[in-house]
Formats: sequence, structure tokens, C-alpha cells
Amino acid sequence: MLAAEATLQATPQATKHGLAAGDAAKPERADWTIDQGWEKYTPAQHAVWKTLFERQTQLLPGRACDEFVEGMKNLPIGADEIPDFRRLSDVLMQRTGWQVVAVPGLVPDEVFFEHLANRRFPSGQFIRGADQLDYLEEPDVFHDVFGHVPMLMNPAIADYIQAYGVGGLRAKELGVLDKLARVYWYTVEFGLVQQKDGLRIYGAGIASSRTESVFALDDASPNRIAFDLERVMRTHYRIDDFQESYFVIENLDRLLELASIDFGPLYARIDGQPEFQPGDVLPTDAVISRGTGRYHQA
Ligand code: HBI
Ligand code: FE
Repeated sequence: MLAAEATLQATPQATKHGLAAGDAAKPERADWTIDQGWEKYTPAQHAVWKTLFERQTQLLPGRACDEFVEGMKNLPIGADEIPDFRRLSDVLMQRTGWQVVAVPGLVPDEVFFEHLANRRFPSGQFIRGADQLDYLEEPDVFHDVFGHVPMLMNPAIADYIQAYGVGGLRAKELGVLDKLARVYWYTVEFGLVQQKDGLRIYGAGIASSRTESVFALDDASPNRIAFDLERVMRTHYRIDDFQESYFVIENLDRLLELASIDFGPLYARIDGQPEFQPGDVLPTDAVISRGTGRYHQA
């Protein structure tokens, strides 16, 4: 066998979904929704869910925030099968007025924001393959449902994510979406919260990842820094690896305050100001734990 062949076989090529799959994969409906087709999931796909669900459920006690645990407890999400979005929506709708709708994968920004602004959470319909359990390039049903949906049971997060949808449409028009996207990234996806027994996870990108749910809390490498809105808006993030810094909020109600801030004057103020790299620690930061940086140096 040729060396090149061996390399190709060693790295299973992930099937692309949604936006990443190109024009041919664009769904018929303008809002990019598709049917979940719950009945069509195969036993092998339910088995992948079960593997992922069980390993995260073992890791999350003492790591996930109270609101995540509480939300999960009250939802029809279990080990045995990929959840049915209709049943999730019934419960969510009663609690916080949200629904879960199926999409093929990543959708265009405006489409994503339009859903959020209307309290519809677009969830990937597909599930990753058994050979890609730790692969997280595109949001699949495990990331979206296990990571995001329990938090949508919380009124503060529910309002905050809707506000992000409204703000996203506006930020796109103003040409400042990159700034707003950082806020989403460092809260909804990779946020930590201070609770009475220590730091806890509320970000879906962490909660749905076996390795990052340990790294974010237990590893000496990353920085853990008190959340500051303007600071975060100026901070680049990594999409390809663990975060170098996590930003910590005092409690989830801080997100409600964030949801009501007019970002307009902030965009103007930070325009042209220096931006920060993911691992930077600034003299003005309230540092909770200063990371060794070892992981990203290696
Ligand atoms: N689509 N399905 C899906 N999920 C996302 O998280 C998502 C998206 N499209 C755009 C997007 N996120 C981000 O680029 C914006 O939040 C900026
Ligand atoms: Fe996500």
C-alpha cells in the first residue's frame, strides 16, 4: 500500500452537512428546516447517541452547572434513543416558549439568527459516526440537543439566546458580526459560571465534549478570567481546539443583563481598538486562575 493511501485511510473523511456540503445540499425550505425523520434513525445511530450520552452523564456531576442538571432532568432526553424534537418542543414550549427544529447542519448566519429571534433552536438532524465520537466540526444532534437544549429550559438563557438572534441580524447589517459572535462563543458555547462549590460548565461546546469538559475545569493549562463584555468582544477564539481562556460569569442572571444591553455604542467604542489573542491575559483582567499555557505550547 502507498503511504498516501495509508494516510487517507487513517483519517476517515467526515461527511459534510448543511452549509458545509455546498449548494446541492441546500434544503427546499427557505428557513433551512427539514423533518427530523425520527423514525428513520437506525439502531446504530441510536447506539452512538447512547455511547455519547453515557460518557457525558458520567462526567457532568460536579462539572455542569445546577441549571443544566435541572433542565436535563425535566426533559425527555435519555440514553436509549436520539430524542424526538416534537417531544422536546412540547416541554420547552411550556417552560420557556422555545421549540427545537431540525436543520441539516450549519445554516447561513441570517437563517440561524432569524430562528433564534423567534425562539426556535435549529438542531442538526444528523449524528456523528461511531468512528468520530470526539469530532465536533459541525453541530450534530448530540451537540445541539445534549449541549444546548437543557440550558434553554432556563429563563435567563432562553431570553439571552433570543436576544442574540435579534442582535445578530443587526450586527450583520452593521458589519460587526465577528464581535458579537465572540460573545456567543465565550458564553453560550464555552462559558463557565461561578457556583457555590466552584466553577461549573454552562457552555454547550464544553458540556457536549468529553475531553473539553475535563480540560475546561480541571486542567492547569487554560486561563479562567472573569467575564467582561468589551474584553470578550475584542478577543479572538479558537474553533479547532480547546480554548486557551474561559470567561466566567457570576451567575446565569448576568446573561439577562447582557441581553438588555444596547451593543450599538459598544461596537462604536471598540472599533479600531486592539484585539486580543485567545491566550492573552491583560493587566485589567480579573483572573480567577492563570493558566500555564502548557497544552497549547506543546
Ligand atoms: N448554524 N446550525 C447552526 N448552528 C450554529 O451554531 C450556527 C449556525 N450558523 C451560523 C452560526 N452558528 C454562527 O456563525 C453565528 O452564531 C455567528
Ligand atoms: Fe453550539
